[in-house]
Amino acid sequence: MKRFFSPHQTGHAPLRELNNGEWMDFAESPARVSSMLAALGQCEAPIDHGLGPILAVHDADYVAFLQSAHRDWLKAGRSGDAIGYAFPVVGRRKLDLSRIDGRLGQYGFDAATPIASGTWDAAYWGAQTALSAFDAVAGGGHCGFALCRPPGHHSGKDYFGGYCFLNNAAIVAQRAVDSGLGPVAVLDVDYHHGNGTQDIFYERGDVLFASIHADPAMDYPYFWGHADETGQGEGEGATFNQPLARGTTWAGYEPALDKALNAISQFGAKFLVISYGADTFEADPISFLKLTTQDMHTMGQRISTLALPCVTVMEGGYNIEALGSNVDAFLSGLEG
Ligand code: SP5
Ligand code: ZN
Repeated sequence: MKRFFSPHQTGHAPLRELNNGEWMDFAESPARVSSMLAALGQCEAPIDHGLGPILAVHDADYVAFLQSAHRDWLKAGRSGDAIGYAFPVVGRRKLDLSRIDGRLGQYGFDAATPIASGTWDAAYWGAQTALSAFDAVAGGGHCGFALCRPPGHHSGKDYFGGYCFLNNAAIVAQRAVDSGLGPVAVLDVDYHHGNGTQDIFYERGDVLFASIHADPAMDYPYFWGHADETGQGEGEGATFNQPLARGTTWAGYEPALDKALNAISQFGAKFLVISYGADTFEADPISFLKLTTQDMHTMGQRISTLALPCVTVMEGGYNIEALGSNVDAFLSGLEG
């Protein structure tokens, strides 16, 4: 399986995030990359596809915001990482705000996703990494892996949050549709619900979004991922959420995975995008599911029975010591 990564992606290095009312070290740290590279070995550098495929998913004003947010923060006389503090509760109007704090609230949905000087560059190259993994599969490979960092699945067409800025999985899924390889299924197995991906495809019938995640009644991102969210309009029935209780082990995870895989077959998917997060691991520092490294391998094997061309994009996973082995276990299972 071809693997892609660009060193630009480690330039995103915020210092801290707001968690449970206190500052903590930023969990989505560049050290995650070292752990993964040590386990995976050599990755290929991505090819630059430009902004086109990013703008096929994200709004231009949002992308412009990301490009200038940290500079605007410094211009406002601040130092360090840009973080918003005011978020609209009611429908967000497309206001043309000039104040950086207003813009951070307009385009963000949490105070745990700081924007640092290297953020845009890292997110841009993360998306290019995903697109290059797609090329490898579209060109005849069976599977490709994109070591995306920052991750992407919490990011919507015009918003960031949950450590995510550009939705790498959605960018690949859209690229696959545009290349005539659909219908496409996105299988999201990160610990957290992939609200951004769900939102992007919620009203579309050509992309199935199936997710297994911690019950949002108890866990981030709270406002999405409930079992009664099933899609709308042409997308009715093309969103499939399976929330799991805290403490769930493989015994509870496996039947949910089987249901998701069945849904993907029923949908008639011809191309698979996997949002893989290793934060379902039993010793993840911010999460509460109980999968082992061996379970990651079994999960990969199960998914491989779909026998679909697939791109895996990296999402979360915060136990840095075990991260590389977990990703490696998953990918080796997927390879069969
Ligand atoms: C891609 C991804 O995995 N994003 C996750 C973003 C989660 N951000 C907020 C998490 C808050 C966790 N609080 C748990 C405290 C445990 N001591
Ligand atoms: Zn996660």
